[in-house]
Amino acid sequence: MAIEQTLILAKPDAVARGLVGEIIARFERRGYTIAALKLMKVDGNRARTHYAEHAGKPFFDGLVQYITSAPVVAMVIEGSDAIEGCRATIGATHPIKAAPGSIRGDYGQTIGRNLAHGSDSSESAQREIPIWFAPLEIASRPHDQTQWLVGT
Ligand code: D4T
Repeated sequence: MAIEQTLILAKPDAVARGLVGEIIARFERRGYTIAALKLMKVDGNRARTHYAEHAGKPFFDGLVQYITSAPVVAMVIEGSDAIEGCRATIGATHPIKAAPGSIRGDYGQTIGRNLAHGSDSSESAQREIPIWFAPLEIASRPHDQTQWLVGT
């Protein structure tokens, strides 16, 4: 068990559909905390940097167009094994394969509008968080789980 930070995006479809509160609530109810949070427009540079691993793939241009089309809510979520836990909370990339109870499994239909992003590894989180947040925008809090969890 390690306290981790992960980058989460509520993508344009989630913001447009009024699902930001629902998405944040799912992370909070699971016990993770918000270390940073902002609503923002995304320019092409930031979008291409964030999705650099997909450059050249057939869906890349559409992905950049989509993420820059309307505001997103970017956040840093923190907690025990938060990277894997938040990915599970979000669900599989394609919403029809995402488990019911996950964000994509409950609210998504298509891979091109899959509501949320979560860093997929420690390396990804370390690369992605500085793309979206300056150090002073991130406010980590103590995670003394013994205050509210039994049997950790
Ligand atoms: P993100 O990065 O948005 O959290 O999604 P995943 O980590 O679950 O999935 P990914 O990196 O493989 O894909 C990034 C992003 O591209 C869209 N996409 C993906 C798409 O439109 N068509 C595709 O065929 C794939 C593979 C969806 C998520």
